[in-house]
Amino acid sequence: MAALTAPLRTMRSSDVNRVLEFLVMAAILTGIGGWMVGTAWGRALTFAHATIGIGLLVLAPAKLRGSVRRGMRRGGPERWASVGFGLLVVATVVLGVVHSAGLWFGVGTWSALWTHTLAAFLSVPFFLWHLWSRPVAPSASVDAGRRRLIGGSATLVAGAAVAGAQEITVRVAGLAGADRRFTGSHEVGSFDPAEMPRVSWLDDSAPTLDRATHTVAVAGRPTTVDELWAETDEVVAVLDCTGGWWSEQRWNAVSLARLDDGRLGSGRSVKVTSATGYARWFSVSELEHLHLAVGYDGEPLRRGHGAPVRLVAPGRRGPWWVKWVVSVEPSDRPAWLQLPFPPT
Ligand code: HEM
Ligand SMILES: Nc1nc2c(c(=O)[nH]1)N[C@H]1C(S)=C(S)[C@@H](COP(=O)(O)O)O[C@H]1N2
Ligand SMILES: [Mo]
Repeated sequence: MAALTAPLRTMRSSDVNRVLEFLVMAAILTGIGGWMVGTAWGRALTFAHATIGIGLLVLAPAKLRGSVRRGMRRGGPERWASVGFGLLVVATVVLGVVHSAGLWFGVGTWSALWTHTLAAFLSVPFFLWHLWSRPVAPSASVDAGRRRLIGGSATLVAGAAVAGAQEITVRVAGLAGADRRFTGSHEVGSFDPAEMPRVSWLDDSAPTLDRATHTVAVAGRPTTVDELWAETDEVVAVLDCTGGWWSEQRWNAVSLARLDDGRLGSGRSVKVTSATGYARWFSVSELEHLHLAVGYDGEPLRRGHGAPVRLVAPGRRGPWWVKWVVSVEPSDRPAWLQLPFPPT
């Protein structure tokens, strides 16, 4: 332990700053990465993210000892920007740990994890300003590089140790965090649709669509809800919201491959659009693994869950599960050319 903490205690404040900057950048990249890869690589990325995030905590005392004291003397608006940045990062880390341990899930839409992510994104402009206002001296010596490498490695090892100790503590104490999925999400209302949360992005409010008259345009062909019901199979799949919960249901759903009359794959991607305008683009090779769901456990979907028709995209995170689907169309836009989550 002493061998580990020695390089942390002897780090100079400029080294601490460089390592902190690296950690913040790596935390944001691994956080977003975890969302983007869906189920592949999930656990390793999640643990890397925890290691990096908790590494910030490990270095916090050194940061407080060094730059903060000096920075506070500097005064002016710069000081308050630094304080704001620091508080956002602290809030991000605290909300992350509180979510992971299952100590507190937040209030409604403002789940601990979603607020965590928001605070992280809000810190990005401060971070860029921080980098810009304190450029790394180009003359940084080989020696400084070596010190930073050792200090950074020690920080990560300590971060991994604390993250591992947290996992053990959570299990021993029987906290809710013990049985979260490898994405970090907690289970809610599996096989009990009434208990499954309803989540929409920002201002996307649930429209009321008439089940009897609603149609989904599948490559231009209007398809009624009854026609879809007639083709459904039971698809057991996990909806894993980036807000930090997951729920497994028996969906009554029909695959896009089955609905395809040969035209769906004619573009560079397939666009699935909601009545609200919310849309996601998928690769044409995925049609077999994407489903239009009209119910769960044999009952129709609830309005908040996307009635009368929603997408079920096993292995993909929540934002891909488009609700209130009105059309499924071939698109000229490649699937990679979209934001990782919809801004609308
Ligand atoms: C400044 C940036 C960030 C920092 C410092 C940070 C830090 C942390 C920390 C300390 C945890 C708790 C880990 C644990 O106790 O096991 C955590 C959890 C988590 N963070 Fe972040 N995070 C950042 C940004 C993000 C972003 C941008 C996302 C998503 C886009 C994200 C997604 C997650 C997820 C999904 C968890 C839950 C993981 C789990 O339960 O094991 N984070 N984060
Ligand atoms: N049209 C539309 N579809 C949407 C969303 C949305 O805001 N609008 N939110 C997505 C997100 S982030 C999640 S987690 C799931 C939530 O599905 P649920 O409300 O049925 O739990 O729907 C997805 N589909
Ligand atoms: Mo979500």
